[in-house]
Parts: sequence; C-alpha cells; structure tokens
Amino acid sequence: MIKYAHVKEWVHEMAQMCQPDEIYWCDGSEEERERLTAAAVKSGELMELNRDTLPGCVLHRTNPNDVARTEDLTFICTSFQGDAGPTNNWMSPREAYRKAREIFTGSMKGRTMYVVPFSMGPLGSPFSKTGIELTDSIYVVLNMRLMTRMGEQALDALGPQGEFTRCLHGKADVDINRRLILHFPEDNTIWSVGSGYGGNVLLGKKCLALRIASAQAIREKWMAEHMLILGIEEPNGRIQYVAAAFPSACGKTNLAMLVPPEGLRKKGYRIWTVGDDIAWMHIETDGWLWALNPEMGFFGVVPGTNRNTNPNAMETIARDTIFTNVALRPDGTVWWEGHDDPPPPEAIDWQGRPWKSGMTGKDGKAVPAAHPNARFTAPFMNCPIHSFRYDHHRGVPISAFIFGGRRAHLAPLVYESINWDHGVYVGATMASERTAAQVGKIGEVRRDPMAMLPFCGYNMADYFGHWLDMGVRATHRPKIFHVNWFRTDDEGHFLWPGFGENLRIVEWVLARCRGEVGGVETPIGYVPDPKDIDMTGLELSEEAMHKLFTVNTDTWLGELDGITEFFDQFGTRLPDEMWRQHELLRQRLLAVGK
Ligand code: GTP
Ligand code: SPV
Ligand code: MN
Repeated sequence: MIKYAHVKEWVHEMAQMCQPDEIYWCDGSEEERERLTAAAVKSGELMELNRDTLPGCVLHRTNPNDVARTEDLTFICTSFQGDAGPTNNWMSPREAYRKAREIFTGSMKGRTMYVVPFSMGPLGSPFSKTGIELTDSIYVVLNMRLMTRMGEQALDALGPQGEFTRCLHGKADVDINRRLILHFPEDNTIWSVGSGYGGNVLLGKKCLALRIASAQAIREKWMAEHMLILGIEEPNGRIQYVAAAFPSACGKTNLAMLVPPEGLRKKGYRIWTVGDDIAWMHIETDGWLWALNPEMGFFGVVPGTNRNTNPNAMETIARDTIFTNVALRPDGTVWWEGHDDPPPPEAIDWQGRPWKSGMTGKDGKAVPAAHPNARFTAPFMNCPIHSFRYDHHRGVPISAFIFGGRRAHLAPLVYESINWDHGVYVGATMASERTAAQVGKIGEVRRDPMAMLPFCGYNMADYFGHWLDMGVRATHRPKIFHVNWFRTDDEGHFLWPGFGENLRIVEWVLARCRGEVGGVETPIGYVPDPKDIDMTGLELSEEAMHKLFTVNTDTWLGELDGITEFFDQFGTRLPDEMWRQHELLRQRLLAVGK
C-alpha cells in the first residue's frame, strides 16, 4: 500500500496526541475483515450471530448513554459565528481544537489506531471526495467498510498530493460529558470524541457527506442533501428518478426500497434503489440535476422493519450485516419491535439484560427489547433492487424532489409547489414530529428545513439562497412536491397505509412531471383530484380520502406564526424571496377565508 507523505505526516501528528500502542493501515480486504471481526468478537465488542440463519452477521451494543446522534454536542467550528448560523451550535476553531485535544490526549493508550481511507462516491469520479478516518474502534472500521468504498483503492485514488477530509475519531471513555462532534469546514477536518454511535462516529456519513460537503457544495455550486434516490422503471424501459428529503426516521429507507402494491403490479413497474440517505447533485450540461449516492451501504432503522413493510430491507440484512442495539434470541438470532416473528418469550435486550415478553417498567409501559433507534449496517449490493447505476460517475437525472415529514394534522398526503421558488419555501418551512433518531423529546414538532437542520454545515439562510440560485442555474429544474404519510384521524391512527402504497402517490408525482395529469389548486399548491390517484386494490373510506387531501385554511394560517419565528432568527441574512413567498402564501390563505 502506498502511504503518501502528506497522509503519513498527519497520521503521525494525530498519533502523537492520542498515543496508541499501534497504528494499523486498513486495506479493505476480506482477510482483514475476518481478522478484525475475530479480534472484536474475542474482546466482546462484537457478538457473532447464528451462522446458519444470519451468515456473516454480528451484533454490537453501544453504551446506553450513546444510542443516537447528540445534536447538542455537535458543533460547526468556523472563524465567524455568523458562518455557522443560528441553527447550528458554534465554537471557535481554537477553542474546539483545545477542548478536544484535552480529551484526545493519551486516549488511545493500550489501543490500536486504525487508519481508514475511504471514498465518498465512485472511485475516480470527478464528484467523489476522499476521507481518511483515524479511529480506535474496530466497530467503526467494519462499519466504514460497509458504508463506503474503503481501503487501499481509496488511498490510491487520492494520489500523492490529493486533498482529503481529515477525520479523527476516538471513543475515549464514552462519557457524555466528554463527547464532542466537531466540524472544521475551513480546514476540511472532523474531530469526534467520546461516542461510539453511528452518525457521531461513521465520519464519512453525516459529518463529511453532509456537513462538510454542504459547505463545499455552496462554494462549488452543487448540492449535498439528506435525500434518498429512487428509480421507477416502466415496462417500456423509461426510468424516472426522484430524490426525497424526509427527516431522520421518517421513511427514506422504506421509500427507497419500495415494493409496488398488489393492485399496481400489473402495470409492471420495476423499482431501483440508488440511495437511502444522502444525495450529491450536480448540474449537467443537459441542464438537469444529476444525483449520485456517495455511500456504499445502508445504516437503517431496524424497529418496524419486516417482510410486510420492507421485504427488500429484510433480504438486505439477511447476511453480512452489523446489527446495533437489537435484542438477541437464545438461538443466536436477532429480534426487534415490529419484527415478523411474535415477541420471543425470552431474550437478551439491547443493553444485554434478560428480557421477557410482556415485561413492563416502573411507568407501566412495555419495556422494549430493541432500542427504538436500533440500526442495521448492510452492504448496498445486498439490496435485491439496487440500481445498476450505483457506480456511474454522474449518477442519475432527477425529475422530482419530494419533501416530507411527520405531521399528524397539517399537511395533506401530497401537494405540488407552484414553482421552484415556492418549492424552496416549502422545503425551508418543513417541520416534523421528533423521532428516536436524535436525543430529545419524541413527538415534539420542530422545523427541519429540507431535513437538513442537523446536517447543514453553514448558515441555513445562505443554504436557502443556494437552493434559489440552483434553480436559476439548472435549466431543467425538478418539480418540487411535499408528502405526509403520517396524517392521523381523531383517534391517532394513520389515515394512509404507507410503505409500498406510497407508489400511488409517486405515480401522480411523475405524471405531473410529464404534464399528463391535472391538479387542484389550493392556497398551498396543487393537490390531486382523488380520482387521479390509482387506488386499484386499496380500500379507503371516502372520509379518509377526503381528510387526507384537506387543506384547512385556519390550521395553515396558524402555522405561519411558527414560520415567522423560525425565519426571524436569520435576520437580514435570509433571502428576501423567502419572506416574499411567506407573504404570498398568507395572501392566498386569506383570500380563501373571504
Ligand atoms: P434515517 O436513517 O434516520 O435517515 O431514517 P429514514 O428516513 O431512512 O427512515 P426509515 O425508512 O428507516 O423509517 C423510519 C420509521 O418510519 C420506521 O419505523 C418505519 O416503519 C416508519 N415508516 C416508514 N415509511 C412509512 C410510511 O409510509 N408510513 C408509516 N406509517 N410509517 C413509515
Ligand atoms: C439519521 O439520523 O438521519 C441517520 C442515522 O441516517 S445517523 O447516521 O446516525 O445520522
Ligand atoms: Mn439519515
């Protein structure tokens, strides 16, 4: 393996601070995977699962204080606070390096420092970015191996002078009071210490491919987004691609792996998964936005995944998968809430404690066997419907953007924005009820523009400006839609069955893009005439259909106050166009009220 001088120099500098016993350069080989897995099994960091039913699969348990991204410990460290913006935690680079240095110093004594070279994006693509992660966790190495193009090839692609993101991770003592996830966009550097949980430590993912990349993207005029990418192929061979941004744990993986429902099967669609979490997009010479998935694996939510909701995910995780914080059954297989199998009478829960079906806690509520944010890490190629274009340097052309979130009462099942600028406003004002993917109160509504609130590496006011600007640059702009699979009735039941049935809505979206179907004008945009949604094989009451598409003027007018408050924090940095769209929406709503 060629160890370029500029890489070696940095590795040694970091090693001097962390003081590992050994430094090991990962080549990404199969032999290496086996060797590291065996070492981690021996130390108890990983547990081997049933070889017959789950070949190549292992289980890992994180510290109970370390089960989701800790957004309050995540910082954007720019020279000027204004460049991080009001929605990010900010620390000056000086202070951030100093604080982290204190924790990192000597933290790898008695441990090995692994050097993990990786490429986000196809090797050799002009749009790919190289990172090198230094970590003292084998779990991280094995995850990076699944999630990225990792190893010798990535280092080779870098070349002797190549620019790379300097990623340093150390578990230290996994103390929440000594945990920091620090991004230095000006230095192309990420330091993460004191955690062993996914989004905090797999630094190629949210840290590089979104926070650092988004800051590069605005400079270089491209887009790094928290979006799935999905292809829909018709029997005539035409494939149209959509990219969709939903906040964490709001359905990206599920939509990306969708299975057409029975009633639509005769139409002969084929679905192609390009990506389930991150999209990097560039304007091509044809004026279209082309999207590629910089990842090579899935780091997906486990609970709720079963043969019914997501059969493709079930097949994806049947082998070569790392399970994190699920329950272990006596036969060496895994289980979680929402699994196909009924609850096992006995299991070991995600914290390694004996668990019995029907157990309740002090609050009288059922004790979950798996953590609600339990995750699987699985190779992209395991997905039975993975796109053949996954390695294409430019990716795929995008016809539509779909924004969405969890809104029990407000947003209709689907609506289309009036034009690009209004679509940017729709994305910028997205909100969703909080899930288990981030620490905090579950269910609380928070604004999460373009599902990027925790992932935008710079001032979000500038980010909205960048979106507006991309609409000017792209001559073939994707149409922008908003969906809400999570509207409920008065008893709190979902009105829409979701999952594969969502294809019925995507069908309408694509028909709109081709100009083949009408829309009903409302103050918030166009909603479908319910008769334009193909409901073959799906029985929904007329009342439910009506509720799903209702735009309640008063509820929407009430929503405007929250948006004003959200926009206000950006001060004069917010593009005027956002306020203009806000005012136009208010006027359209008031006009209906009259
Ligand atoms: P991250 O990996 O955190 O970015 O999440 P994600 O957006 O990929 O979410 P994912 O697809 O894993 O779904 C999260 C949860 O939402 C799971 O518990 C799913 O069962 C549930 N879910 C997904 N799609 C639907 C849907 O269409 N309807 C309903 N009711 N629930 C859904
Ligand atoms: C998310 O929270 O949006 C995820 C999981 O995709 S994590 O990698 O932890 O960010
Ligand atoms: Mn995500």
